[in-house]
Amino acid sequence: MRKDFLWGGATAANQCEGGWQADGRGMAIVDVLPQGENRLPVMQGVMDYRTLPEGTRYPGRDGIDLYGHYKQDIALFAEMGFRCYRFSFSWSRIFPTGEEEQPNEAGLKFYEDFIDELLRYGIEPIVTICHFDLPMHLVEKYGSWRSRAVIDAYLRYCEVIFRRFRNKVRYWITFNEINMLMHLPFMGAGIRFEAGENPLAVKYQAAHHELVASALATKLAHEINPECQVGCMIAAGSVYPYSCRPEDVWESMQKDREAYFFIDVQARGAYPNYAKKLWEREGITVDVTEEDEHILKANTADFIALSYYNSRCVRTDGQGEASGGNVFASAKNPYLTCSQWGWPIDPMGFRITLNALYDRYEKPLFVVENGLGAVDVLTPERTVADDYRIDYLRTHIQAMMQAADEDGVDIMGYTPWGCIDLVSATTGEMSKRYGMIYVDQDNDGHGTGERIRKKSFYWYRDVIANNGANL
Ligand code: BGP
Repeated sequence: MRKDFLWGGATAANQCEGGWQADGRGMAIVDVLPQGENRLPVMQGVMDYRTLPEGTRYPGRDGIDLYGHYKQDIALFAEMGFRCYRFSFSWSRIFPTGEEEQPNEAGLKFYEDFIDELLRYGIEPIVTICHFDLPMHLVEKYGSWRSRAVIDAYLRYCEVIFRRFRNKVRYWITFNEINMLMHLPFMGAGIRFEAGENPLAVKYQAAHHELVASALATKLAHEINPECQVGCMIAAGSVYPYSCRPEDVWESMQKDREAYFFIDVQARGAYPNYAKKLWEREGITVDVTEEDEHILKANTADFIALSYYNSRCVRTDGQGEASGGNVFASAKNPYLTCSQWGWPIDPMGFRITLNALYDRYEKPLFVVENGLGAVDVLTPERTVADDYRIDYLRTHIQAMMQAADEDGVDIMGYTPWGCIDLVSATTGEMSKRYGMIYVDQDNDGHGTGERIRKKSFYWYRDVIANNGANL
């Protein structure tokens, strides 16, 4: 890999920070995502969180208390040799309602100390501005991103952080997995549907507002610091046709476009024709002004960040089993095995996905999430022999290196997801662990919170030390 390749790890405030009421932080989406069977309907925006039964637990509120442990955790990242660390800011820590005239200084100070701690170890901060995160006040008052007013709130927040961290943060990502809005609209973007609404129309309007906000944030970041780079981000994973039946091939193309739609705008600067035709067919009118079009055109992303967990597969004959996989409905691919949560494992699909994205956009790619969620068992020696995780990461890193070395894909860095165990986004469980660092905490939040190095910790430390030459 290139010498300046950014090896590191990734987390997000909503799943690990905790400290949900500390230092004036306001309520955010994650604070109302329940544990248990109601989680999915709430994330999908079809169940109102206000109707949840009393006594419901909200695991994101406490996370793994990164808020209280960050110095210790960053020291462990440094011990692994991280060259970068991707994390997110909690918007409501900085603007508790999203509409204050002045930011919450205590929140800003927290991130300043956090970033200084990273820089002390020479770890490059990669900041996601909004990772499934929005002050609940904006959700309640405006119906979240369905309103243009939220663009202004987002930009006020961006301006404050771009100025404050002008000399400290060089890489920003505007929205985590922006296409998640189509699949889990409440978790992804605070969208809850009202009776009688056309969900697709609401989602595309909200998407448009996020896309304009992303373009304007890119412009602002460049004005404040011409040296910084701003990325967009997609939950990626190529969609395979189950067979060479033309209908399957066509369907796989349609499914790929559901995700490409966002990056087509963010990387190329305009809505693709297939999207306009889809809106026409569905009778959807998206309010896109001429000025919006100019903004999108003039402010495209510098790099394309992506998460990759698995490929997807579609068949149109109505036969066969379905498979899980990061909330994207998919047919079961008989050539792949699956994780304990039913997510397919497909390293070659990673190479395919990286090539597809690079062919399409010709912009540098940054792999900011990849990993295996698995049940870990702490041994009496107080470690975790997570060879399954090492296998997953090894084969995926190999595929990524092939994409770079053999195919010429320009890849800036690799930050495996949940480098320290944290709360799962889709299930709310702690037991779905991704980390190289074990956190002694169970699904109910019980445990000492102790951090313990897994076998993968030492393995990944060597991978970084050898710049990937020794897998
Ligand atoms: C991505 C999200 C992350 C993360 C990851 C793993 O979609 O960006 O926030 O959670 O998926 O998903 P899960 O936690 O559901 O296993």
